[in-house]
Amino acid sequence: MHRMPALPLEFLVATVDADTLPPSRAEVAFLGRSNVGKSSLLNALANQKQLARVSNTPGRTQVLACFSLVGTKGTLVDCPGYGYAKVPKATRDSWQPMLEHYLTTREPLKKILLLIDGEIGPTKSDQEFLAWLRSEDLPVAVIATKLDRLKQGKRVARQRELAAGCKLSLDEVLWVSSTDNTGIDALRGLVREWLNPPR
Ligand SMILES: Nc1nc2c(ncn2[C@@H]2O[C@H](COP(=O)(O)OP(=O)(O)OP(=O)(O)O)[C@@H](O)[C@H]2O)c(=O)[nH]1
Ligand SMILES: [Mg+2]
Repeated sequence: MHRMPALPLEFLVATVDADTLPPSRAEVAFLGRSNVGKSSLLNALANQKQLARVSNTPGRTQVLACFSLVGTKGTLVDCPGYGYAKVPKATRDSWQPMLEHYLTTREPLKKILLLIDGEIGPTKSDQEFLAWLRSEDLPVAVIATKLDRLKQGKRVARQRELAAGCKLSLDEVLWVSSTDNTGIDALRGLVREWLNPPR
């Protein structure tokens, strides 16, 4: 079987201010509820353990963490999670405007990957965020995470349920597992395509 090599990602900068992100030709953002597996997915794409910080404490990523895809002029951004982060409410409330500013003003942004927990989602906050992204006409793709946690016999039903909850068809949701690497090759290929837009 054809295998996509790991994405050579290098950490560039972490910032709370989208206006200070480095220049980029094309960017893909990783967005989703706290604990959904954004940082784990970045690490799986890069086949590195510690590139992006993973934690059992929701709210680990509190900044926009920007990585370059070496050999291209493209970048990936790990966003802070929305939802139930165990951080002071004041800090949490400052994220939403920060995220919205980033998502609506970042010129090179080509694709927003909205990650949804495959075991439990979409939650109400996922649906609200997705509706907002659509209302802003932003380029969103839905990724369902933690496929390894679903029992084989229940997968198709869960996959249908999640897609319907996002108002998408079954084949419009890409399912991944950062634990056993399901879907990771496919997503590597897509990320390369998104970061190499035709001129
Ligand atoms: N079983 C399983 N667990 C996963 C998977 N991806 C992530 N996890 C676990 O989910 C937890 C949260 O993962 P993170 O990657 O830190 O999640 P995050 O979305 O970056 O979270 P924040 O930074 O808080 O927004 C960790 O305990 C991970 O080990 C997966 O594919 N399968
Ligand atoms: Mg994170």
